[in-house]
Amino acid sequence: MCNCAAYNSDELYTWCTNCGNYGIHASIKRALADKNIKPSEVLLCFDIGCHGNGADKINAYSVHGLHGRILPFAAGAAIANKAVTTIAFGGDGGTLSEGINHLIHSIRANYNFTFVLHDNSNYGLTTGQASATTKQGLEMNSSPSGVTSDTLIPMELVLSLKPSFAARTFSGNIKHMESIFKQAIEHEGFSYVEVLQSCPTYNKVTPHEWYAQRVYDVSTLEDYDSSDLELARKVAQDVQDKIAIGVLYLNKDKKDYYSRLASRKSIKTELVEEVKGYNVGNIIDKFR
Ligand SMILES: Cc1ncc(C[n+]2csc(CCOP(=O)(O)OP(=O)(O)O)c2C)c(N)n1
Repeated sequence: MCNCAAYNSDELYTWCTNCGNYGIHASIKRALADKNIKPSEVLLCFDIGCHGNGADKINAYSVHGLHGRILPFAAGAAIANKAVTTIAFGGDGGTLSEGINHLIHSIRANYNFTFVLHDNSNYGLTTGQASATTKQGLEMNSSPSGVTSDTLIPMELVLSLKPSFAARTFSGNIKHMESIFKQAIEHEGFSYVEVLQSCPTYNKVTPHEWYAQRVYDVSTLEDYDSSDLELARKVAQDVQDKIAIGVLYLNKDKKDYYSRLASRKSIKTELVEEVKGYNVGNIIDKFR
């Protein structure tokens, strides 16, 4: 039996007061504990950023990667050991600019892990630089005369790539996040979870209250069908007035990357076990 406390770490949080990351961490812990996954059975992969500074704040196996590059790391880990639940975390900065190629190819490949996008609409750790999701025209520390580029709606991009699982949630609703994270973990394939995250320090235009007044779960819509890609694309567009959250799109028929590999058919061992038969010491020595 596992409970949330098993995931508590002795490290102190360093995030700003009211940062949306607190709720995201609480919800991830609750989702894992509720699914009875032990800390020794999970790998948490963190990108660089404010969210990434949570890497040592949850007691589990964790990796703190390079900025924008956590997705390929998580993909490799998930392929190497399918027995471990792999979850990756990235900010809108690193994910939607430096590492946007990795998001595109993770969706195409349909690697079997969960990806949580912390979308606080700015590069938080580098003190309020504009990101791809910062609203056009806003004056940010890196663009004092206002952001000139068009604003990206990440869900539109994701849905254009025909993902197998695409959900949106909100950092102010622990129960909702927990439920979405659980469904994402259960899904076999790449689970894209976009968290609309408040950033009280650098994003004053869409605070917690702003989101709270606008979000609605698609399951409350009459006849919403999460297997209908066109419907998902339609509801995903509005990120200003009525913002759709919940599982927007789900395709259970799409096979995950590993299941598509003809060379791995009927092989029962994990790659992490197979590699033990090889002596890689000489290769490692070259880098010493
Ligand atoms: C390759 C590289 N480029 C830039 C940086 C500097 N850097 C560190 S954190 C950060 C901001 C991260 O923003 P985001 O990904 O949105 O995450 P948040 O801090 O908002 O959680 C940047 C640009 C870096 N560490 N490595």
